[in-house]
Amino acid sequence: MDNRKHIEVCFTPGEYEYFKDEYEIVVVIDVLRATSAICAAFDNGIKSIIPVSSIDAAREYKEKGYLVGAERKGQIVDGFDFGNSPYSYIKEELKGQEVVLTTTNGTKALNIAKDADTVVVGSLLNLDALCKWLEKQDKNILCLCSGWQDKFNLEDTICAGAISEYLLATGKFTSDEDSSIAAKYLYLSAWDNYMGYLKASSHRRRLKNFNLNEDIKYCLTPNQTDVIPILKNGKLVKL
Ligand code: 3SL
Repeated sequence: MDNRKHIEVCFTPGEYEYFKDEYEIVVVIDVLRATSAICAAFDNGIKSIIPVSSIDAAREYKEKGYLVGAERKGQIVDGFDFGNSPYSYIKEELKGQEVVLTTTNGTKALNIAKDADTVVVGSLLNLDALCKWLEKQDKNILCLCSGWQDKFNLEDTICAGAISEYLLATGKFTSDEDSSIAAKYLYLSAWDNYMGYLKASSHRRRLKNFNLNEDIKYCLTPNQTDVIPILKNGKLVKL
């Protein structure tokens, strides 16, 4: 009997309905930049993050006095405290705070996955720590890529491929889906030069046009933290 658990990859939130309910753990990935910013925030000692999907929901929190980050199409939304740059979350004044966050794709993916048994946040920043933790869980795992407006993107897929490659190499996991196989192969061609590999990628170009090169470099630098943010009662907290 094959006792191995599954590790699979869903390329976009729009395809999640075809995967949901089969996986106990969902890893939500938005390398550029939402889940990287979230990992940076917890590494910096933030207490919790409430991910919301809409600007209206974010505004309601803002009116109640919460600190709120809001990003749409790569830019800070007028009237909010900050956007989605990891550097906005590496600040002394945010230590111990609770913040609300809405982003174009990342918080949408988190909310789509919220009914899974366990939802954790993945990025290149916490890659090794996350892989080691996932290996110990003995659960079926789905990497949910946030993509860009329900379209495929390279950077999330490569990160999902890195997680798949690690878990498959343990011999405790297997995978069936072509999306998972493709993610693994993309990772294997990118792992030694993420910056170069992603040079032509759509979102890297989009962020570069907003002069966000430092954010890109930060988000593509693996293993800067051991934190694993986890969704509990609608809030992200440190595992
Ligand atoms: O889509 C998202 O959630 C964001 O990460 C996009 S951006 O990097 O802030 O443009």
